[in-house]
Amino acid sequence: MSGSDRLEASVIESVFDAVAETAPEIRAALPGRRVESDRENPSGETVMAADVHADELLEERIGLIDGVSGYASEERETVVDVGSEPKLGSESRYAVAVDPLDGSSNLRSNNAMGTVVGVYDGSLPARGRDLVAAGYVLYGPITTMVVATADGVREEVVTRGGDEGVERSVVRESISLPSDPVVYGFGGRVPDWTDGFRVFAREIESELKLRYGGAMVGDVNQVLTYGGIFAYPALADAPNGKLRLQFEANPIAFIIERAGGAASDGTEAILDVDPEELHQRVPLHVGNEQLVDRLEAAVESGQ
Ligand code: P6P
Repeated sequence: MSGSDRLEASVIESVFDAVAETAPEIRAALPGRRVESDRENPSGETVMAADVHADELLEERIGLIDGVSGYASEERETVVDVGSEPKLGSESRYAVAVDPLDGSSNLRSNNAMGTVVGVYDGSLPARGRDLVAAGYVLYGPITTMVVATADGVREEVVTRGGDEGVERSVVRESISLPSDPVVYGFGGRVPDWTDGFRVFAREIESELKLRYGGAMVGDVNQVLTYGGIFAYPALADAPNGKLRLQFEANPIAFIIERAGGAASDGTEAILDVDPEELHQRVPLHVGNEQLVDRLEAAVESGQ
């Protein structure tokens, strides 16, 4: 293995160690942080105290990793320089983008939410093809972490261990999307969808079962587990949809493509979308490839 391959493997392992170690702390703090902070994030959304806490914990741990030069999160305007100077002899070349607590509005209703992470080779904003790893923590009935690398997709159960920190056990390896899709989940309101998406949605509603929980991580995990499609599409008043390319769409697209599925903005693969700015939004349609292909055809014909 070359020196740069060793560095990449080390950075990826360290990032997911940091995310796993942070997860029990984030989860334990949720009950006390169900309140809105006095901040708005760069996307103009209200930030919960739990978002701020998760972001601070993750930046603190990820910022210490040798080889990581930048930390970016949905909650911060710009990329934080955490190591442009080589540390301990390693070159700092990877940037880590995080959605610290995706779906934190679900705190009020005690529903699932998660942490999304993407490890990019290079500086941000970046194309999704520059990702070398991506994953998410799902704070559901149990805490799980999905990790996608060039080698494939695995799922771990993460529990607060004894004095040694966290315990991680791999429960699913080489995950691929089931070939017979079962579930769907679409964000936004029917009147706000484009004509093409509405036609597609009407077909899907008679074929699959609705699973929409209001947190992308939980809904995508349903698709990864049972097969199907998740979409937060373009809306009449938001032609770029709601989800952020760097922090949500790219990492999820990387995971689902590695699991044999597809991810599209409606006309091209999410991972091929050229970024213009750090917090840009993008319509996201992700799941079984044949469903994403049908969606693209419907959106194109219904322009
Ligand atoms: P809506 C959470 O706020 C989020 O960014 C995604 O996790 C989720 O898919 C979407 O917004 C939910 O949006 O409009 O259904 O509340």
